[in-house]
Amino acid sequence: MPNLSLSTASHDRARLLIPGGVNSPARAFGGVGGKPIVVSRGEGAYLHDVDGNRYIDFCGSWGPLILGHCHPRVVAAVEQALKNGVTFGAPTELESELAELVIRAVPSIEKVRFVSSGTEAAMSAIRLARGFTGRDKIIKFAGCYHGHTDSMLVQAGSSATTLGVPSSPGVPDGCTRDTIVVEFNDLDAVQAAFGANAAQIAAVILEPVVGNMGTVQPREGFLTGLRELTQKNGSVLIFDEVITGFRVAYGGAQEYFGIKPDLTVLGKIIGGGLPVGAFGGRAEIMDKLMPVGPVFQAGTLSGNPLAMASGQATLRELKDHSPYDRLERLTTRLARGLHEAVHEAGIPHMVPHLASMFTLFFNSAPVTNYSEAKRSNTELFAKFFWRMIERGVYLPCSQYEAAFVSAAHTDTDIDRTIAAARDALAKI
Ligand code: KE4
Repeated sequence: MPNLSLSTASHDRARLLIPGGVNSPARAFGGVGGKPIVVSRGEGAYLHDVDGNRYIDFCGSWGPLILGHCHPRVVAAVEQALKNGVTFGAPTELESELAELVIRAVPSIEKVRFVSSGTEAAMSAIRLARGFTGRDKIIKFAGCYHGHTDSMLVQAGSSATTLGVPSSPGVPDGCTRDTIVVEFNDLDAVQAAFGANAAQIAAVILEPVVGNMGTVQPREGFLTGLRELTQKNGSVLIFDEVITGFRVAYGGAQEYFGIKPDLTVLGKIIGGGLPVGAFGGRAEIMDKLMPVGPVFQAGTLSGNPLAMASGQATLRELKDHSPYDRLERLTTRLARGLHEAVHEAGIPHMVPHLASMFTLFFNSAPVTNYSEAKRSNTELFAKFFWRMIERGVYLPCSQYEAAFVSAAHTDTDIDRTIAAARDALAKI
């Protein structure tokens, strides 16, 4: 085991100051046990901890860092913006520039509004859909995570599942009374929900490729079916592309699968690692937002200049030097290598992957929904996680999260990771 003494001391101090010593439970290592590793800096595909250990990073801050840590173009853009001031509470050109990049990239977005997190973006999109339709009910899918807004904390994925509170205390029944939860990939259940709540459903929200149960792909026809059902019933289809936006393709999952939702939620990559969320879609819906329309939504640091600069540099780099084919190749090679390593160890597993997202499920059957995901062997995942830490590989600290390959990863990193997995699994 690497020397983690300074990490431990740092975390012990943090726990006296911050609940669990973390500002987000996803980082608490609740799904793998032990104490979180305290990071000192990131560099390309690598994380460095306060003890001086270096890890190949496949968490990538949970998705924003498709270019890796400290990409020169991003650093330069933020440094430049910093010299002009960090926030004004007034419009800047930077917001329109990033808005233009997003609108040109994402097929369904005609207008967009920036906020400061994916949670804020999802919450605002849901309010907008309710305001636009005059309806209250929302269909979400078990295991999908749309941030921690009250109405979405029902069978939520990500750290809500990792820490066993998919439906959190503190959320009044009234906040979730209009939230209908069905299994991902179950179109019949969605059809039945529409049948039972005809003309009351404001929206259907989903991660078009789920990252928050681990990587779970839509079945053939599922997305098309949702598009048809929402169209037929006058409901808003919301793709939560906080993870998949600019990740599975430059135009997100909606470009990859050729399905146009009515609203899209974005975050992570569009901020290049700085705090940004966004929601966008058809102009007739977006113009219901204040100050044009009556639906209220606001934010002190929405469209923050530094975050806009970081997001622009990231999207421009993705556009100018498209990494997607290379990311697909590296990720496919890694997934195949992990599969071979776990197969050789005689352990049941699945390694779904799409573009640069992947998950090693210690599960004997393909994972197509939340019930199946929860049958994964999380104890074995935890053991594997720490054995990979010992070998210099930093995976997301939960079985219920997607892992990410960045443009900074090399073939050597992939080879090293596969070798580390083979070694970690020997006599696990
Ligand atoms: P944030 O509020 O954390 O920026 O975004 C919420 C969110 C919304 N939608 C999707 C699909 C998301 O994946 C997220 C946040 N993702 C998790 C990890 N999968 C964030 C990690 C954390 O909570 O620390």
